[in-house]
Amino acid sequence: MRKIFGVLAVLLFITGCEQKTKPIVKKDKDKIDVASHPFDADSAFAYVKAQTDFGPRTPESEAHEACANFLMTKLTQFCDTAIVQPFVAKTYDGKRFNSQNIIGSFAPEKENRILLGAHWDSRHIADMDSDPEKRNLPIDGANDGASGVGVLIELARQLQINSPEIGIDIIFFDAEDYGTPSGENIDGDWWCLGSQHWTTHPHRENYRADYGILLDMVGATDAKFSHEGFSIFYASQILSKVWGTANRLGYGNYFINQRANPITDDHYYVNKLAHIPMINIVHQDKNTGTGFFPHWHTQNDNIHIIDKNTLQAVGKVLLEVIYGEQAPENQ
Ligand code: AHN
Ligand code: ZN
Repeated sequence: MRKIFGVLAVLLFITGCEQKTKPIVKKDKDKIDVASHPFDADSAFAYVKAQTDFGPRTPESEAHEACANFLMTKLTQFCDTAIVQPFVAKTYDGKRFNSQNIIGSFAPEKENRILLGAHWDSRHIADMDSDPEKRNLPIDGANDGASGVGVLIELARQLQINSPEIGIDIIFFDAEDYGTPSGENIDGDWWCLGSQHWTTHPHRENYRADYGILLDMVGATDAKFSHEGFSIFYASQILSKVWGTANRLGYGNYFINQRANPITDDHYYVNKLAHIPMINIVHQDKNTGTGFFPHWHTQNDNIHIIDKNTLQAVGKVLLEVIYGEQAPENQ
């Protein structure tokens, strides 16, 4: 008798386990199936490291050129179309740099689209470094630049495996981070030269997207993404959608429901000049003095400060938002 009970108990246990691991099918838009949209943070991390391994990607450097080829190869591999948009960046110090925005698209024929962006250049100086000797050297920009690009390449890889209903454009802006050194005031818009070019010269005539999401500094440990000021002003609905999704997925520790200062970043020009509502998922910190993550614009912004858990949180939230969008004819 004991033996029979034992066998029964084991059987019940096994069938119980099976039921628990059965995939949950997504039935309606509000129910989120956490298991269905994988994002591989190891892969995203490898894409971040591939960029920093080239060295600082400052304008017209060898590392910059090599990285452009790498990014173009990846977007060509994963997207339906990929193009380079060349332009000349005119900088605060009177230089002229040959620069490139790099753009990959999924289903370019679809009208309903989301624009995803990040900058791929890294800063030419470490003007926030505590060591004056290091301040004139360029930085790896593992978090400031490479993290957003790494997340978006992994995202592209996933979107090729599992097509979303809407079209997607991924744009890697060049020459974002060649702004004036801290403490210098030179009249003009010297940050975000790639997005300023693209918004005034879109890669396709009459280009439109329903909305945009910019990633900047999305790889540090315990990153906090607050409601950045221009995102609230120009795209509050998108902000609510993304932060709401993050909270439902259990990433409320990264995506904080708190207001933060506006930042002149690529999304500002996309909002202001292209009139596409775009939010910025950006690591802001009131307590660091710079307003950003602790190693911002220092030599310590290198691969060692990149945390896969943060890449995972951002990647999962983006995938969930993207797969949650339906083309209007299917709604
Ligand atoms: C300003 O500090 C005005 N904008 C910061 C934009 C930026 C620099 N994002 C990354 N690096
Ligand atoms: Zn920067």
